[in-house]
Parts: sequence; C-alpha cells; structure tokens
Amino acid sequence: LLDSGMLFPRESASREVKELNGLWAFRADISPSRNQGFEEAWYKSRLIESGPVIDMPVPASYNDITQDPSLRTFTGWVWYEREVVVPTRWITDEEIRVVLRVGSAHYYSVVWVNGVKVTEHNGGHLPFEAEIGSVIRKDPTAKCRITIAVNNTLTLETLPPGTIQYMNDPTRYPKGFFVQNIFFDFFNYAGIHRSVLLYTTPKAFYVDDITVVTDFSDNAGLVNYKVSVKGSAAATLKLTLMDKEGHCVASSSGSVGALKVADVKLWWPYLMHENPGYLYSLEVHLTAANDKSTSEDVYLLPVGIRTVKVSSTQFLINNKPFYFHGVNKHEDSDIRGKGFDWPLIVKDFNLMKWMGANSFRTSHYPYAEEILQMCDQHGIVVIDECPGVGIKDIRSFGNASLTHHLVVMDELVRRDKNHPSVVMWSVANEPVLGYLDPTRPVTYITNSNYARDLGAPYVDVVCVNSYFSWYHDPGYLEVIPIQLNTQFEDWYAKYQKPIIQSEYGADTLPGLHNDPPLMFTEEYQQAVLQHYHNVFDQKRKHYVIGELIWNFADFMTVQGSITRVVGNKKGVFTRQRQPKAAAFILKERYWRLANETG
Ligand code: GCB
Repeated sequence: LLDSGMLFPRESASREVKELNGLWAFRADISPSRNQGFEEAWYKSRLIESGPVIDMPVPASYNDITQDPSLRTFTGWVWYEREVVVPTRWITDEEIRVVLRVGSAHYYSVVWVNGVKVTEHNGGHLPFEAEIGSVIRKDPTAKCRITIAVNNTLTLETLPPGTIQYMNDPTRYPKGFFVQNIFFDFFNYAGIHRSVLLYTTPKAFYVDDITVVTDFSDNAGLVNYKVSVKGSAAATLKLTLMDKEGHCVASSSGSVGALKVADVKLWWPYLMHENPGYLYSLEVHLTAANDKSTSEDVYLLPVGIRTVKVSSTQFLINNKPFYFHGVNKHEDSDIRGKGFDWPLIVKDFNLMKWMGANSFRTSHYPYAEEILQMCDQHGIVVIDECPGVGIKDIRSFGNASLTHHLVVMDELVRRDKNHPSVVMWSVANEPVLGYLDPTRPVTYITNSNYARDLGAPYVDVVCVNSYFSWYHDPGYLEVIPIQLNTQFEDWYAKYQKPIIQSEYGADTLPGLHNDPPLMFTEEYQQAVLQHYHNVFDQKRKHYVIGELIWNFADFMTVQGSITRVVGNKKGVFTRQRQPKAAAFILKERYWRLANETG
C-alpha cells in the first residue's frame, strides 16, 4: 500500500530538525458556501490578506481556545499559516532534502508552501509529510510560507465515521442549519494536534525506513532487520547495535539481516523486572565517497528485544505470563483539547505509575509517537488502536470505508511497528481485514453478545466491554457477579481464547457522596469496581488476562446526549488529573497485582 517509511524525525550527524510550534495565523471559513478559502485561493498570498485572522497555538485543538461558541462546534475548513525562516544552507545546498512533517491534523488536510500545493492527507491521529526543497529553492528570498487547510467533517468514509444532517424545516431551524452526527463518545476536537516540523536528510541517498522484529533464545538476542534506502546514488550500509553504555554489541551490513546479541538484556514491562524498558540503539549508517568528499546519512533507532505470544489462556511477554492491569485513555485535556502537551503527558505517566498501571489501550485512535517512546523507555505496555470507532453496522459502509480502514491500519503499523511497548494491534470493528504485522497479536473491542459476534474467530485475544449495573440494570450492583461470570464463561467456552475486560466503569461526579451507594457518587464507582474485581480475581487464574478501567480521566464529549454532563465522567481522575476515591482502590489493587503477577 504505502511505498515510503515514516521514521520519527530524529537529529543525527546528517539530519537536522526544526520545530514550527507556536502561534500560527488562523481563519475559519464561515462563508455560506463553506468554500470561500478555495474559491479565493487563500493559499496564494498571506492569509491576513484574505480577511481577519486570529492567533492560534500549534499544537492544539482550536475548539476551546476562543470565547466564540461557533468556533467550538465549527464544522468545515479552517486555515492555518506561518512564515518560517530556513537556514540559508538548506537552500544553497541542493544535496539537502528538506521535509515538512505534520504530526497529525484532524481530519482532512491540504498543505501548500509558498502557494504551491505539496501534499494532502486523509485522516487524523497519524503523521504525513512532503519534500519541499524544490519549492522553497524557487523563491529568491528563501521565504517559506506554510499554509495548512484542515477540514474536520466526518463522513461514512472517514475513521471515525460521522454524517452531516441538514435541518430544512424553516419553522424549527435557522437557514442552513446542520448538525454533525458522530457515533462515538468523545468530542470531535479538530485542528493541528501534533508538532509541525521541518527536517533534513541527505538527498542522494537516505534511510527511508527500518523494520525490526526481535527474538531470543537462552542468553542470545536476535534483531531481524530490514532497511529501505532511497535516493539515486549508491551507498554503503553499516548497522551497529549499541547497548545503553554505547558499546557495540553487534554489527552488520546489507539491507536485510539479523544481529545476534550475546548476554541479551531483554525489554521488560516495568513491575516485571528490576531493569524494565531496556533499549539498545541501532545506528543505521549510509556512506559514499568520491574523490572530493564523503557523504553520509545516520539514523538511530531505539530497539527493545522482546517476544510476544498468545496461548489459549495466556498472554506471554518473553515467555512469561503478562496480566494487563491498566487503563483506557484519551488524548484530552482542558483548553488544548487533543493538542500534544508535554506537561500533561508526563503527569499522566506519573499517575499511571503512582497507581501501578502496567498498560493502557490507546482508545480510540493512535496516540502521539512521543507517548509510545515514553512507554518504550518506562516499560509500559500498549494496545495500539486504530480510529475505527463508531462503526455501528459495517453493512451500511461501502468499499471506500473499508479501503480507507486498510490504509489507516497500514499507516499505523508503518508508524508504530518498531515500538517494543506495542504488544497488540486493535483494529476495532474490522478484524477480517487480516494481518499486516504477523509478529503481533490482533484484537478488536467488542460489546456484542458472544453468540452473535462476527469478529472473535479472527482475533488472538478477545476484548470485551461491559457496563453491568450502569447501562444495564442501572443501580443494581448485585447483578454484577452473576452477569460478569456469565460473560466470561460464555466467551471462553465458545472461543477458547484469553479475554481482557477492555472497559468497565461508572460515571462519577467528584465530591458527590451517598451511602448506600447511588449512581454518580464516588461510593457507587468504588462499589462497581469492587464487584468487578471480585470476579476478575476468580477468573484471572484461568483465562482472564487483563482489566482496563474506563477511563483513566474524565474527558469531553459532544452535547448530543443527556447522559453526559460536560463530558464523560467515568474517569478515576478528573479531567484536571485529581484522584476520585476509585483511584485509591485501583492503586491498592494494581500494586497488589504487581506483587502477585508482575
Ligand atoms: C464504550 C465506548 C467508550 C465510551 C464508554 C462509555 O463502550 O467504547 O468510547 O466512552 O463506553 O462511557 O459509554
């Protein structure tokens, strides 16, 4: 499907990175046609010449930045623009390849440089890039004006899907009124959500992609690798694997091969080993020399050596049973929405470690690469989910949506395939799409009845969501033991596959109390958790291999439902990351599980 790599931009002896985060000029296209920007070609000159612009931070969702209610729920094209000064060398040295990279923008993006279209991309949550050297070299002043138009409209072909519904009854709605219907439970935040960068590589030849698959037996580690090189010139390839101290432990040449590591230090999840998250560094080095000079390209890839296997009752990391005791998350916070934010990310890692969570699922879309890099380093295990959420009935979706789903899965695997922390792909509702990466188990998350489910035969691990005593039999805690036991027994009897309780929980307003427990109070959330945990404890010795609370923190949702009060409140932390009473129950439990199971 995709013919190029998507290596994370890293600085090296041959590569430079320039971050373009900060304030961009911004304008939402509120014209009646919703298409004025394209009709008037706003990309041709500075955005401010098209009309009024405002400051917009990048990365951030634009929705919660202003006091304008129509921007909060805006559907359509918004325009971002920024002028950048690039180093003269990047212009004068034609041997430098200059790449513009957008970490993610929601949802459909078109990108111009100096008025020339350089790329477009369909889909949020995943990066895209374009080589722009030839465009900026055309401008004698070496100006680099970047314009990005982003459209957040969801259709039945997008992932996640949505529809636009026009309300044409003039006795009930103003002219042109429409709503964006979405079938998932989080706010459709939009804008440029992750970093925009310029980076360079040599042009004559460069490392385009690297794939590593690791294994071990006894004390020897094995890093099977494949390097894809692009460019027109021939170059010599050399690979060096270094340990944490920078000592070479294995080396090789050739674009496909295997590196053998004696006395291997395996990558372990934290809590399972005293030295978790061990990462080697794979230096991929390309060189070519002529009479006058030597040129090179260097890329450094962190590599964790570990294996992942699934049996009918266990999930094995490095052949040891792994029990998922963790959380479901969202990229979501006050003001910045889904915008990348280091303080928030580090706070979340500290909270996960505080509560002893050893894993999380990237519900319901791929998270920023920097988050996965932290998981690699800290030994936190990840179920990596594609944005296939809200696909209610696949029969109502055409081939286009299936094709797009496949492209998105391809982009996801291409981006995340080398992270040791990623132990399983979640393809959501389309497991019959097949295997893009046979080295990792595949799952999807179900809330259907075990007898009617169509996807379970195709997955390695069954992930089940259930909300007993919440959406079903609300208020009746006593149904949980019987219904949860039945759930596990039915699924296991039919499929003989290990099961993760991939969601369970209860909405809770912090500070609201009642005993005996009533729905929405902190006591009720605690009681739901305790009832579920009792059943997990009976079953986890058999085939239940994990429990992921819904949700780590409260998060924003649309207003379209009266069951949401300024967002989904099933967090064990508030949206501001303060603990509710349930967080302490999980903390106690997860640390106990850590001592028992790792
Ligand atoms: C679910 C969904 C999740 C919702 C959650 C809820 O099953 O997967 O996106 O937020 O339930 O709270 O209703």
